[in-house]
Amino acid sequence: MTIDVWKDIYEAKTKGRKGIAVLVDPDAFHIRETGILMQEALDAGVDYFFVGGSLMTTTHLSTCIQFLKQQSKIPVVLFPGGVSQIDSQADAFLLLSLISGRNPDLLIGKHVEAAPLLRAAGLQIIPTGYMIIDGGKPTTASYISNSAPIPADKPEIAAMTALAGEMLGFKTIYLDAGSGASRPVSSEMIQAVRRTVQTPIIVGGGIRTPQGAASAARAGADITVIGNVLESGSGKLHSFVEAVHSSSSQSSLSPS
Ligand code: 1GP
Repeated sequence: MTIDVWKDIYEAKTKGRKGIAVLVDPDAFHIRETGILMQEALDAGVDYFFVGGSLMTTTHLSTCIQFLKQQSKIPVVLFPGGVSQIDSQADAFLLLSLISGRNPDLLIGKHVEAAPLLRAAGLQIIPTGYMIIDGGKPTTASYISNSAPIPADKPEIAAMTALAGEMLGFKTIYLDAGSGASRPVSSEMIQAVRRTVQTPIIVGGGIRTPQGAASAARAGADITVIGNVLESGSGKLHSFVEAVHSSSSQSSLSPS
């Protein structure tokens, strides 16, 4: 059964319902560990699995998505690092355009290569203005993208970049400090973007505590993404989900 992920994201945003996504790195896919994470996600009420990575060093993507789809009803959303990360088994595809950078390949080039493959795959496409924010150290995303991140203390640059992205027609804006960032995107920056655009906002990178996840949600993130912190099998997922879900309709700025 196909899940209308965009409808779900849009309706949640409209109702002020905050969502949480778990980033699953296909390179780290193992039936046992991924199975445990998946069961924890089901029990806790995770809203989405995001699957993908800036650099993939294995060929586990398809097996990983198949496993998640067979074992759970949580929507699987591709969060691709390249054209090779297209898989028709997923429910939706974040078509990322790196609007914080000035690398033409990641603004439009790769998308031209991907377009016929995406059409053939029949995936739901969610055009996403993707913004890399300085997270205190170089991350795989910032290195591989060959682009300068937005300085962490310049919320106005983030806000105007997001506004331009919205004007260009992107349906969501993704603020990413990069997986494993030393510091997450600040509440101040999320709030500045929230005040400026109507689109759903996705925030991730370097969020390590339930409090950090709740701060992002309250500042205006409609979907908060966590990845790294779960890789050690910490058993903490439940508290992250609770922190984000209980921030629903308590944002410091009401949803527009
Ligand atoms: C990166 O938002 C994701 O794109 C997740 O980051 O792995 O640091 O949680 P972490």
